[in-house]
Amino acid sequence: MSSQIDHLLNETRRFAPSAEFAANAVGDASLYERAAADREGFWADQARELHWHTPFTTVLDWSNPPFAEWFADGELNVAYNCLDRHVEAGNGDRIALRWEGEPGDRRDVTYAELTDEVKRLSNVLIDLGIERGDRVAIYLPMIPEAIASMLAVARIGAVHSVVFGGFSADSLRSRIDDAGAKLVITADGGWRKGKVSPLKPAVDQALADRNGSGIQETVEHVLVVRRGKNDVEWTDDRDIWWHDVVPQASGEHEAEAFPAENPLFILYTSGTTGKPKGILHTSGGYLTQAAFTNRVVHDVHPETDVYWCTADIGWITGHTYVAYGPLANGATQLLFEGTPDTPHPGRWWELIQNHGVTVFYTAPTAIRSFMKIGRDVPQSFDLSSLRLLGSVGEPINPEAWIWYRDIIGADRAPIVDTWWQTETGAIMISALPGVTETKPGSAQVPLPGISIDVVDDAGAPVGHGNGGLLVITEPWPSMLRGIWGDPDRFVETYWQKFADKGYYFAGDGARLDDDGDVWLLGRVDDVMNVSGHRLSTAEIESALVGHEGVAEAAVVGASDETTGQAVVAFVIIKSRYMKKNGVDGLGDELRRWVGEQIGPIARPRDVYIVGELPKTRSGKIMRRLLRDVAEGREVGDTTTLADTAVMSVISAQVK
Ligand code: 6R9
Repeated sequence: MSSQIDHLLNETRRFAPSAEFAANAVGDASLYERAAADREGFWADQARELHWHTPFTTVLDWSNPPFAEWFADGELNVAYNCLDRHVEAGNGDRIALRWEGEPGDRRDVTYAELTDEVKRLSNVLIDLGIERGDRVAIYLPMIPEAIASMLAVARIGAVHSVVFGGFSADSLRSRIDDAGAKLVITADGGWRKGKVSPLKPAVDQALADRNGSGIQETVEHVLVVRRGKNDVEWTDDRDIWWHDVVPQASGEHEAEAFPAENPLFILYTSGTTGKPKGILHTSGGYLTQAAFTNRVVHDVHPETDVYWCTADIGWITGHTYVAYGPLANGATQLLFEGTPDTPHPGRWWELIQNHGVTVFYTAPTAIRSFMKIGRDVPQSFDLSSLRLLGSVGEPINPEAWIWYRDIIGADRAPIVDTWWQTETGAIMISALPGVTETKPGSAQVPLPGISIDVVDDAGAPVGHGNGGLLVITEPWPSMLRGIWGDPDRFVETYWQKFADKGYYFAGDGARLDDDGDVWLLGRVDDVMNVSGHRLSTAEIESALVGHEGVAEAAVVGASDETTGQAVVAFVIIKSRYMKKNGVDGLGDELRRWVGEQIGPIARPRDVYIVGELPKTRSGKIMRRLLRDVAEGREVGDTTTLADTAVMSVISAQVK
């Protein structure tokens, strides 16, 4: 990694915003001054941009760390802030969602229409017995109903748990169980890569007969949107078509005020163990930082911009920068179903051209795959409407950054590289596009009101020019409030390491350059980042050993030109299985198996069948050595292995 870091730190190109951009930008340098002078006062000002049914009088309560409360005596309704407020301000005719489905079907949904739909759906949810605090699982494609579902759940004070549509029935079931969801909102199917990808069957499978499983079924109903028009099975007393109940429901629904700390959603993310963590976010602080960051980092001008964040709502980026941030700001955004390359490799550029997109927020993995296809594709579309570009999900290498700026941004649009996590809820480190002189490859500076540092293992600041661990040193409004049902794991995972200092440990390595700008260096734990999605090695290993042929498995993230990291698995096959079945085609079979167990994104790029795994004397698998093999490097120091010969055997087997 050190040669990679040196390469990064030799990057000397700098890009200042144009005078015109700076003059019209929402955020200016005074934000930093204001926040530095009075951090809590600064966040209170940002919170007051929202509508509070009951104004708050306290800002931060940090009397019981790491359990924070923000604006705790204030009351608001998140959906009211994203909908009714804009209609009441006379902006009901503004388009909230410009939606385009994969087959090319389109729908424009105004703020008035979205408000109406959410009110009806809220009434349906109430009829189905959903009350404040109840959990609702959402397993939907990227259609307007997905956004409406999140907002309706929020409107009645319930808690949503969105499960990415690419996740398997098993993944869905474990998330439903962990949260104890009472209702699942899904669709028959959604369009993906030229065909309908079914969703309802996975819900049926997840909820199939649990006799003997020891698990009590919590789901009472399944609300189904008709989208794919694929055939689905029906359980009469459980399943309900959306179109049979939502349009018929009353359009009258008054948004009730809930305390700022009312739970808003749970979103599951991979950690270092096999079991995904349910990250809990609450209302007032989350919405404050979501709206603020969308306003100043994405420079959203609601009257004129067409904003587009390409993330799926199954990820935190889709929660904060598709659902909540832009709608709280009354922005017009593009929403799309499908993938970047169907029906043709220029689909995204065509969408930007056809919808006049001005602000575009996507992930480095997408940019790198476009680079691979070549500049001719984007250059055959008119991208001149773009005025600001954003990046999120993983480090963006300077080559990709420069390509993004030149080819997509016409060497004119500023790029904001935004570092944050499911846990942080909203952007934490980023340039402000009208203020900061940007550096390719660096996320640069904490936002106004955010305090971070890079420290050594003992928590001492490493200072400019050095590398270490990224920490957040002060609580922030959109911080996670816990791990659902597991307060001990919350403390242990994020707060134990620097308990004496009270720092939040992000799990990322970082380096400060001589100017004090932050360069992110990737995860320091067993979490991989594949195409900007977090996967844990343990989660995939546990799926692999669930296969009848696998005795042991070790998974590593190996660097990959397109996806950032790729999943590489080393497996030991049971000899009985081997004798009976042989190993022909077993690698593919295991790739398919993992795809089924977790979801296609977790499918290993390579599966190596080996005789042994490198272990320390205490039995810990040394993934570092396997990563050397997977990346085709000379194998590093093996002296702590129980059997030092094992690596040469593995290297030979892999070749
Ligand atoms: C928003 C999101 C979080 C992890 C995080 C880090 C990596 C995200 C990054 C970045 C470098 C950036 N990450 N943004 N690394 N530069 N701009 O992606 O959340 O899915 O929870 O992933 O992603 O490693 O710790 P999440």
